[in-house]
Amino acid sequence: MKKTYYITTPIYYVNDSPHIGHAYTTLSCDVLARFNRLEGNDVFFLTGTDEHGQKVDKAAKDKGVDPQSFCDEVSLRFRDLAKFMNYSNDDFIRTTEPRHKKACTELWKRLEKNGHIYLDKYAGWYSVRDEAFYQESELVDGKAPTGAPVEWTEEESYFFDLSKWEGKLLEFYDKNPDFIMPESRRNEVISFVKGGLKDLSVSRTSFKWGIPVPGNEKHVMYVWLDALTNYLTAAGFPDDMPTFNKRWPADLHMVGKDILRFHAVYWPAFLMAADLPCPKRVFAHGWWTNEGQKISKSLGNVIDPIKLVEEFGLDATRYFLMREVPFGNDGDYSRARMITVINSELANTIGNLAQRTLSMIQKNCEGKVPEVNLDELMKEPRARVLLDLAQITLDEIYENGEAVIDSHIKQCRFHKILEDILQIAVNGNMFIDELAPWTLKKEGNVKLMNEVLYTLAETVRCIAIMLQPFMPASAAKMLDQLTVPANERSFEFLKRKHALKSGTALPVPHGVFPRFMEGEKKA
Ligand code: ME8
Repeated sequence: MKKTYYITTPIYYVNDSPHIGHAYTTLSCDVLARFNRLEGNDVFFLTGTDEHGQKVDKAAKDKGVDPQSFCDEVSLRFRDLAKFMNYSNDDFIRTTEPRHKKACTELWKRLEKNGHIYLDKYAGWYSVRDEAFYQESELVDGKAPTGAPVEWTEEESYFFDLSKWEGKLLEFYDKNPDFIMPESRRNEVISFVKGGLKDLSVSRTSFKWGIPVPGNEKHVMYVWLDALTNYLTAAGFPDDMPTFNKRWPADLHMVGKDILRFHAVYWPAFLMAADLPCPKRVFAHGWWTNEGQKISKSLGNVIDPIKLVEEFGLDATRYFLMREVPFGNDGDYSRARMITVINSELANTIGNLAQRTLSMIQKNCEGKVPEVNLDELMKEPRARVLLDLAQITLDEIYENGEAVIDSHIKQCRFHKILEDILQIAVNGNMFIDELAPWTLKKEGNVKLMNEVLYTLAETVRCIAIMLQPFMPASAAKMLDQLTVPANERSFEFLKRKHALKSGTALPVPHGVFPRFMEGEKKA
């Protein structure tokens, strides 16, 4: 049965241009969205920009432009990046859109009506960079724990009664052990909540760039209350409740570890207080550094995803980002590693297997899928081992809904999935070397040659289908070369009954994964 699958990225601040960190988070969601579509699920994949608040207001002022035109310009860069990176998002939300103002106003009214909001005065520390309030006890050497500067703030403010939600939140984490992933992050959140929660200031009066508080326009809503609500807005809240009820709760909010607290503590508390269901899962991934150093504007080492793609190619970049670091852990970008991964895994292993197989078929089988009897072939132990390897990997990763959810995909073990796919290609190459199909024809053993080449071509088909979420364009090229019709590329078609048909004419092959040579550009 078709399941709905609603996945979100954080909405990114428009105070600055997109960088590798933003590209990484959205890429992981794109992979999951594509996975789910290939499984036949009804996917809604959302990304967007976070445009209100003091940080964006200040960035616009520093540039000498009004905040709206500033947001328009920077938000467009995020949208362009989404196209450039071949993300398959179904919507792009901007918090300055009227639909979002409506949703925030409605959520505020519900919180107020349920008695969870009261007016008081805030006196404490605020970090504009983090858009977060900090307690005196949290400061480290007079700065936020993130290293961001803080300023003393005193102003009239509405508060959300977060302190009352401690028990309910702990109960919620207990009943939903998979709500926060990975496990280590879940433990961090639980001990934070156990440490006690203070009521949260949810409005500001010292600037205007935000959504007005209904009934008291002197206040604008706290940017995090505004931002988190985007997930409801895009699902149809409050105007299109039938769609909203179909999509909500979200299956997954993907976030970086820096913003886990907002998603795993504040957000479920707001939702419970408004009588709305909580999302099913929040996954907090790790942080990228550049050649061992923290990425920061002041260090001038920000990695521009566009430059990376221009140099290494889009799909190679996508592959590297998902392959290099166990998802959830911090990762270091190293140019040398990038080149090694591209050359050894993509060019020499997967690319080589496809190219060798297809050129041998072109040369020795009149460019047609070799003639075999598949049932008989499956009795051939060596061929069977290779074809089964693809099947076992598929069973583990893709087959029957639950298994998928329970295994790598649920844990977002992207690197592991790619490792498994790579292993099939490694075995495929060993199979070629061992059986040396180029000598079989000379020896007059055409039947075995056909069987070997068929087995390899079918293995390439399975690999290409599985690679689609990670490298959509390259996988499509591989499948085009096997003339697999566009409507026969979903995971359903991995099954053996959909294997390649002998006699199908194949086009002249061309390499899909070139070796990276220093100095060449590959946009
Ligand atoms: O926090 N490595 O927006 P933001 C990995 N507007 N990921 C990184 C990264 C790095 N070095 N740097 C950034 C906000 N990210 C809020 C979110 S959601 C309702 C509001 C990614 O522009 C990572 O996903 O600061 C992180 O959580 C996000 O960018 C922060 O983006």
